Amino acid sequence: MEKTFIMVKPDGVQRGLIGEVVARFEKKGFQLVAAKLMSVSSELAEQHYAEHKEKPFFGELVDFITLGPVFAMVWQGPNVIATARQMMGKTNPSEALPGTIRGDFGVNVGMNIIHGSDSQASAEREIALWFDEAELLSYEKTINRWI
Ligand code: IDP
Repeated sequence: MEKTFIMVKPDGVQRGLIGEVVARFEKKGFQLVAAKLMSVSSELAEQHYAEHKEKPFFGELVDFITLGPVFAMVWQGPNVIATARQMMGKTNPSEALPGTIRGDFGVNVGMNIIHGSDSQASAEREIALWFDEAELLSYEKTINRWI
């Protein structure tokens, strides 16, 4: 079953949007397999955003994600990686459609509330970076046969 890494960024945590984000994924029909509220070290932030190392905003990105706790999650379900990206909306909240998380709650590209893996390869890399294998739970939900 496909899995993706989703994180409520420090602005989302501060604004009380953890529940809102979790509720959207639950109501959609995806299954939560791991979650934790955690502080992010500079080392972890730099590894997470390694693909942006050469970008002019890399320093800002690392500073921002280490500012306060984040809520890190792994969600599972059919086509969850691409569907989560649709639910998040475009990177820049001013271009994100209403009905998406960034479209409904974000204003600023730096503070855009949520991160979600953008491909199978990044989902695998990010899940392994943020979670130990033992933190990923495997359990049955009887409702899944109706989804
Ligand atoms: P994504 O989060 O939608 O996958 P990416 O292009 O991977 O977008 O960028 C990672 C994060 O970097 C974005 O979520 C955003 O917070 C930040 N970011 C992207 N472009 C800019 C920019 O031009 N200025 C400042 N921050 C940016």
